[in-house]
Amino acid sequence: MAVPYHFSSFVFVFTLICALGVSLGFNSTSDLDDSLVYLWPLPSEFTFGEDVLAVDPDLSLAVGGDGGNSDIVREAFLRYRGIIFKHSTRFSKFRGRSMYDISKIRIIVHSDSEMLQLGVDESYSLLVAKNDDHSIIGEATIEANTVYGALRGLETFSQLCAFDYGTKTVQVYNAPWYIQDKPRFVYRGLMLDTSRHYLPIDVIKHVIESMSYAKLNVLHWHIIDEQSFPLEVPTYPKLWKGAYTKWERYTVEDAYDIVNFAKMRGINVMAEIDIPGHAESWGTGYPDLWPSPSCREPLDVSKEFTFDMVSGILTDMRKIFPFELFHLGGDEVNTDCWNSTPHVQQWLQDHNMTPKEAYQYFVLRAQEIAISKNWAPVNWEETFNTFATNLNPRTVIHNWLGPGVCPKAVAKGFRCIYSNQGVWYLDHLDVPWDGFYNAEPLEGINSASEQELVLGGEVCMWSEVADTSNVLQTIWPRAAAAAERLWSKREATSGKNITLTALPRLHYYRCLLTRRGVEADPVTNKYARQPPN
Ligand code: CP6
Repeated sequence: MAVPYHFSSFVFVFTLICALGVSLGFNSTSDLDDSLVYLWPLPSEFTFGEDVLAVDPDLSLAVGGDGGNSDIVREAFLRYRGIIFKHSTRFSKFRGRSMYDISKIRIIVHSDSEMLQLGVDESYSLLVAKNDDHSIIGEATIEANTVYGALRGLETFSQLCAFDYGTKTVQVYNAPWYIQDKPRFVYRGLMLDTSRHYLPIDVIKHVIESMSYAKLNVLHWHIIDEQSFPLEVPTYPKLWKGAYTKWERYTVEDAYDIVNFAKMRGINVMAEIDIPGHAESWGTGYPDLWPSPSCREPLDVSKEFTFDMVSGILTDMRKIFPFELFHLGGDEVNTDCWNSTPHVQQWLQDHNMTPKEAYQYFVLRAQEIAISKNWAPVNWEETFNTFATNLNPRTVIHNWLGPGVCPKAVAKGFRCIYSNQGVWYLDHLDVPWDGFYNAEPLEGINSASEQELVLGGEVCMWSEVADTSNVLQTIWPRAAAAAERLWSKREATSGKNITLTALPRLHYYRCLLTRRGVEADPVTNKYARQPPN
């Protein structure tokens, strides 16, 4: 594979320039702080110079490598060209005069595999420079091992491009740029809850699109809960009678559409059925799943029908969701109904089980079903807190109750996802951006081998308080604060005066979101206290 430039010489030269502290020419953006780099999330390695390059609105794509020809790359290029040139360039004074510095973006992808799983290589390098033969014609080059790395590189390139109202052109300031980037965590998630309020397909897609701007890579789709069952399950066609209305439902085709839309943006979809405690809506179509009509949760542990149902749902969902993780919930299980319903009580007696043991029995049986379908199960942390040692070793523990469980889970060899509700629950409107930014998934975990088991983290958008009318501004910009924590180096996001180093950049990024049509809240909204000084 031919690499068009010797990147290392750029690194050397521009590290020197930066070290000399050359004042940088944000000439048309003088309100920005020259000492900051307005990229979000911050790349792991970068150098820059002081050239201003104009980008051709007829920007073309040249591809190379075994994976360069992928539709994923070509479609992403078209999307990003649309984003970069969203402002009209009809009145550009350069138009038609071949005065553009950058007319082509070259994308080299080494692997032709489009497999999107946990730990897929998302690294990339990006060079934006005048040619080294000193002609004025420049080039942007992205090099990545996978198409998904190329997507991350395109996002970064799009963030380097800014519309200049003076020349009416899109420009890259501070070129040449040399960026070498990769994520800190393999799992960078956002949870959407479509049970408390239904979210139309277009809104879910809007959220997915916005996730790609922050380099988030997992949509955790909390599809079903006690309030409504909006998904079509062909094996049990009465299940979605539990939807709010027949218009507030997802067909199997809708679900495929969402998974594919996400994949085109390098985002996996992890589906959840939250059992046995958050499943009352299942019984609307199949009342036998309730212990009794007057005591409806948790699902009836005493009936084989309940597990046939779990198995049927997972069989149908396996066709839709190729991701290696599946979320089985398992939180907030109140076993009072099992105790107070005579036939369940009898079953507990016959099986010599306490309600707590029956909870474990339910969770472990559901895990076996998921594992038989080649999924690794994810469970909310109560399962670990209640019967840790009996969980299947492939289980991923999903934290939410404060910060404490991941250190304990990884010490026992389990993988963990961090979602501490005190700082990463988006429905907690009073948690300001810096609460999200300062949360650290590795806090309290010191050994490298245990740190490896923390897959990453996830911000959760529980939808009791959110629907189409406000979901995007409830997610953004605070989810972006978590996204930088999850992507960028720990040193870059910790132990600094973030009011100076992150806040101005987040203000800029929030404007970028609104320019792109994402209805992000102001960084310091009416709920959030002002950040600390
Ligand atoms: N729904 C489900 C919820 C919550 C959880 N599971 C939740 C609990 C407490 C808060 C926010 C959300 N609404 N199924 C907990 C994982 Cl504060």
